[in-house]
Amino acid sequence: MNGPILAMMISGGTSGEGWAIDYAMEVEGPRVVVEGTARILFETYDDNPCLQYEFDVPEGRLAGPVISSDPGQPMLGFDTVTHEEKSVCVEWCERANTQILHMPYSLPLNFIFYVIRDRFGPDDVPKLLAEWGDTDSAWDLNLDGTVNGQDLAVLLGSWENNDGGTP
Ligand SMILES: [Ca+2]
Repeated sequence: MNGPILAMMISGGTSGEGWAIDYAMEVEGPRVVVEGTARILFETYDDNPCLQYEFDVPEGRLAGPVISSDPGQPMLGFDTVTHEEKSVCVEWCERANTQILHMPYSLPLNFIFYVIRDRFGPDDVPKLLAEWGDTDSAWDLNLDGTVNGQDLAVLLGSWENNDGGTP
């Protein structure tokens, strides 16, 4: 990677009744990467806990890693995922079943998703060009694996006007 690395990493974690969630949120160029593990916790065979969590994210579109069973798509195996302007809400409920041999029991679910900025300006062009041809770059905006003309087209297609808003 060329130039200064402008990265910020925060870790989050919280828990509620019957669930816990741990994750890291990292800014990589035009995207935020959120990766972690959610857990549903059973104390008894009568439990049917539900997890509900809201991630605070910047505005943008939801995406995921290029190298995955579903390339470019978020890996969010929850029951429901709701993406609004600045939040991603997830919900997940489970019932204890007889395949669980020992209580208490913790059922994990790994997840990863990107939120890719969808407004760009003049400062972004040199950053994209600096990683031209690179694989595994945050500037691979269309998530086909390489930074190329299609990504520049995505960037220019989401150009901010002079007032800072989208045209
Ligand atoms: Ca690309």
